[in-house]
Amino acid sequence: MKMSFRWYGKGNDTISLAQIRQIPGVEEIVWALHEKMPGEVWEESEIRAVQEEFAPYGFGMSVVESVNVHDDIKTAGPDRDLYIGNYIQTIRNLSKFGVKVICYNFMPVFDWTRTDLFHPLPDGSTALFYEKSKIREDAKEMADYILKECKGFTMPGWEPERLAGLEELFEKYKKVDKETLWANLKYFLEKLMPVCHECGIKMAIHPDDPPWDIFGLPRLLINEESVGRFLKMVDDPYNCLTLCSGSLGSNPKNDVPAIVRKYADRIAFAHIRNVKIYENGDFSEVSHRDCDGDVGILEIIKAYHDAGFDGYIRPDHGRHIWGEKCRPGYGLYDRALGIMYILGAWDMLEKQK
Ligand SMILES: [Mn+2]
Repeated sequence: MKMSFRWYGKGNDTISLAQIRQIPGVEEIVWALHEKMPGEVWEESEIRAVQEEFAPYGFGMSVVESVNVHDDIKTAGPDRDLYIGNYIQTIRNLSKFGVKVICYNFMPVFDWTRTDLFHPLPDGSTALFYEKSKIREDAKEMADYILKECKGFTMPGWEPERLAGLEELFEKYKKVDKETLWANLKYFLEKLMPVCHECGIKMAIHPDDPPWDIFGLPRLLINEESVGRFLKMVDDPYNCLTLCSGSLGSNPKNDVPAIVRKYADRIAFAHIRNVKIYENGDFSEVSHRDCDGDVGILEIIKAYHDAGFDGYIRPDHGRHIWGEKCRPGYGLYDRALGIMYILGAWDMLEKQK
């Protein structure tokens, strides 16, 4: 297992690389060129600049999260092949700098969704929260809220430029039902796989967050069955998962430790996050400590350990604690605590081997 930490880049993150270096065990920075729009080629010179930035700290750059997929690829729009060509060029360029895993998602219109980004917890901290009754029919209202709360930060999947044309986007997805979306995902991956083999880069899809349909938009990767379908659909060792325990775990029917055990050999990247689920289906993000939530963090860590997992791992989101002003879910303190919890459990399992 290689521990990593997601960082949004200088001027786009409240945290510094010098701070991250002081968290025990972090070997890799999970990064992206956040100013890039979906569909654009990532140029070698731009990637080299990131490499040069990380080098003095000794951090690797093996995992990119995310290279976003253009809507024409998801909807089989007129320029789909052009954008797949650009994606392939980006893969080739990234491979020259030691990138091994590309995390991406195939969610229509919206990436993750929450109704409250700074929901108070009983201990006085705040965290991301999802209130079912607050998900209204009006997606525009939802988008306006999230963009307002995230002012000053770029939020992947919530690019203001893209969401400015929200109505058109919804229009594009009108003809895309669930089966069509599956077919478009298959088409995309089958074009990519030969290049992935050649470049030694694994494509690692992130499951849908939350794992159910919202605003009438279909969601594909929501449970064990659909994860199995995905891996079989393109049965290739380079077609992998970013197994996000918090995304799948916000549906109490999903047994995340069992999913990890079943598909461990196809998990390239692990997101570890704990979620507390309420009886009415609302959920709150909470600390990584097992007993603070419902996803079974210790069982998940044990499942990875038992499988001899040698992929990349990161604490997913954290709470906002000790008055830290930060990007929602991506503060320094609680994610650092999460790392120490994961490593504590892992080290103990190693010792008992
Ligand atoms: Mn995640």
